[in-house]
Amino acid sequence: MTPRPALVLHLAAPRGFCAGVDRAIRIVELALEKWGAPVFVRHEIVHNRTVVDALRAKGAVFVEEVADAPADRPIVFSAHGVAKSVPAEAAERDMIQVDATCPLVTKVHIEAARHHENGLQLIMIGHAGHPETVGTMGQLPPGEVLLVEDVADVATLGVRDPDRLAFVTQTTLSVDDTADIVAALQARFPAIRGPAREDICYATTNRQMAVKAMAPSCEAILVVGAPNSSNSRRLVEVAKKAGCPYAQLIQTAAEIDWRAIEGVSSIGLTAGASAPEELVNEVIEALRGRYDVTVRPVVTAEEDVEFKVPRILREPA
Ligand code: 0K2
Ligand code: SF4
Repeated sequence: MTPRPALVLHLAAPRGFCAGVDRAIRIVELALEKWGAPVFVRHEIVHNRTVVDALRAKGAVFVEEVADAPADRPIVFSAHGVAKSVPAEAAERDMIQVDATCPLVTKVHIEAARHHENGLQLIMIGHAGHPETVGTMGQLPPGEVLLVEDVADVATLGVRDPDRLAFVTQTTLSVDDTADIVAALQARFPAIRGPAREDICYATTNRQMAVKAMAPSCEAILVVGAPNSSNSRRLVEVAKKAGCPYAQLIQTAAEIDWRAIEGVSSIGLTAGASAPEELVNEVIEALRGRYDVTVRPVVTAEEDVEFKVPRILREPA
């Protein structure tokens, strides 16, 4: 038998579930325990098919709009957050509602509302159509928030008063790209208000940092995550920008493009904030099936963040 080729597997830490995802999944599970099935969930609770399928098997039903759920069943809002009109619609229909919006997204919603109350026009740095961007922009009346997706957008922004502006950001953006956009905003509008840097969360920042640290030593990097997961897609971009010649987003081990990584002797592995660790383990097993694998953890931060579930789920039925 020919010996299997040696492979150094750089394993990023932190990777995978963040505190907001962990809490959102727990919320759906507790809602099912409290009210029984079905519990309706507006949008994928987090952007991961394995997570969604597991909750569906327990009795969660995923819908895109409040109107798609019956009024006599509880509805959970996803981790990405929702526009103000969404809880208003659920209240109008007298539904039990549970908010699984990550507290770090809610913090941005509060900032946005505060700037608006202070009479500042708001600029949101984010991706058009992404549920978090839709939710944050939807904290203010329609048409009030200007969206900026990249540096080029800054030059063409038409603002009401250049001295009365503030910005907020999506929590799952590229740290480096966002710094460039913020710098462009500050250069054009020196009086603009905003957070010290941006609103990117600790989990997004830490996962990008670990990928950056391992990228120069990896011939390829695999990112476990879904195509609609903003934070996971950013990890692929960060890997390439940090000097790794090949990076691939995979939902499961079955999606590994073996031909693309043929002949490599070092691979990096990480997972987006919505990807369960079991999927990472399956990738490691798949690699072990073809290579003689040595695992090298790349630890760039320790995380101990935890969020409480909403009070309604801490009270007896
Ligand atoms: O990265 P995304 O915002 O697309 O969302 P997920 O992949 O579901 O990750 C959880 C983050 C949710 C909110 O920040
Ligand atoms: Fe919250 Fe950040 Fe996780 Fe989003 S990625 S759920 S903001 S901790």
